[in-house]
Amino acid sequence: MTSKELYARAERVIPGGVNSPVRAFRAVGGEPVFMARGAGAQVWSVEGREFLDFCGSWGPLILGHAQPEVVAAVQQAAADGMSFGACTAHEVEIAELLRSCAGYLEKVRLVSSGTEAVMSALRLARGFTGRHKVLKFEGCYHGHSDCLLVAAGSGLLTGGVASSAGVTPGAAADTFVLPYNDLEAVRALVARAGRELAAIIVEPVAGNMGLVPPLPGYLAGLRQLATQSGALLIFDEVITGFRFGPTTYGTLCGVTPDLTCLGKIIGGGMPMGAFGGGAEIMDHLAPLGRVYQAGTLSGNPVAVAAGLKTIEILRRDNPYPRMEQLAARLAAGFNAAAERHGVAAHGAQLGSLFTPFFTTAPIHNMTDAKRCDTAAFGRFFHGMLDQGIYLPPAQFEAAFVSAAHTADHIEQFIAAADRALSAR
Ligand code: HOZ
Repeated sequence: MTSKELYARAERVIPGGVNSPVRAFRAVGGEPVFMARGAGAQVWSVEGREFLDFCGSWGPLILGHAQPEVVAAVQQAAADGMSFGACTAHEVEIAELLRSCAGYLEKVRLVSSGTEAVMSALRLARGFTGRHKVLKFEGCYHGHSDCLLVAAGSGLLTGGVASSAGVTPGAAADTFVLPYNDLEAVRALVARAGRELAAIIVEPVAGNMGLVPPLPGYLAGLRQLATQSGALLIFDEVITGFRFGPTTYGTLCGVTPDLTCLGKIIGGGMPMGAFGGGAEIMDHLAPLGRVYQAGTLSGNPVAVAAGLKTIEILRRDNPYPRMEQLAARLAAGFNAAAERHGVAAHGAQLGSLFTPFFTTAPIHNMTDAKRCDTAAFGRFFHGMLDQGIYLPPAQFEAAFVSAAHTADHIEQFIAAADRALSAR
C-alpha cells in the first residue's frame, strides 16, 4: 500500500488520520509519508523510498534508528517479560544512573511520556507549595495537559490554535503566560502575584517555536525570581535532557531547577518520561506524601532497557562534540545557500539542534518566530522531501542531528538545500 492509500484509510478510522497533529503535514501542505523502517540516519517509506532523516522521531533517536545495541537490549527485556506492574531491578538502575548524570536529581519517578512527566511535576509543585498558579512562557510547549495548553508552541502554533478547546476556564486561569526571554516581565509578575505562584516552568532551550536559546542571564534570573517568590523552578528538559551532553541542560548551564522533566532520549525511542529533583520535594509523592501519581506502565522494563542502553552508549562514546560540529556545518551551509539565492532565511543552531527559520531577523521569543514566512518554509520542506531529506514538517520545530549522521550526510543536506532554495 502507498502512503496515499494508507492515509485515506487512516482518515476513516483515526481523527485527521494521525495520532499526533503535526504528523498530518498541515503546516507544510501535502500528505504524510508513512514510514516502514529506519536504520541509522535513514528511514524508508512504505513505498520503499529512502530518506535521510533529520526528524529523529522528534528527538529520542540521538543514536539513530534501530541502533543494534539498543535493539538487543529491548529484545532481551521483551523476552524477559513486557510488563509486571511490579518493581524491577532496572528501574532502580536507571534512577541511580540519572542521579549520577545530574547530581540534583536526588530522586526520580518514571512515567510513560513527557506530557505525563510535566503534568505530574506540576501537581507535585502545587502540592508542595500549597499554591495554584503556574507561570509558563509563550511558545514553550510542555505537552498537552490542560493548564499548559495556553499559548503553547509546536502543533498549536503551526496549527493556529491559540489554546485548545476543552480546557476549562479554571485551568486556563491558573496559568500566567509571559514572553520567553523577557526577565523584566517575570520580575513585574513576581512583584504582583509572586505569592500565588506554585511554579515557573520553562524549556531551558526552547525547541517548540523552532530552536530559541535562552539569552545570557535569563535562566539564572528565573532561578532567582522563583526562589524570591517561593515558587518551584521547573525545567522541561524533554527535548534538552541528554541532548547537549550526557546530562541535563541545567547541569551544563549551571542553573539548578527544583524539578526537572525528562522524556525522549531517556527512553531510547520507547515511551518513557521521568521527573525528578531534591528528595525534600520528591518525597511529597505518594506513597510517602499526599501528592498522588501512578501508572500501570511506569518504569516499563522494555522502555527502561532502551533508556539504560542509550544513556550508557552516550556516556561511553561521547558523540556530542561530533554532532555539534556536524550541526554547525549544516547551519553554515544552509545560511550560505540562503544568502547565495537571496532567500530571507537563517539557521538557528545549538549543539545538535537546528531550525531553518524563514526570516533574517533574530528570534528570541514567539512574537519574533511568528514573523517567519511559513509558506516559504513549506516550499523548502517539500523541496527537501523531493530530494530525499526528511525534516520535521513544521516551521516551529527543531530538527535533530544524531550520532548516526556523517559528514557526507550533512553535505547531502547542504547540496539539497542549495537546490531547494534556488528553485524559488
Ligand atoms: N510534540 C512533538 C513535536 N514537538 C510531535 C510529536 C509527534 O507528532 O510525534
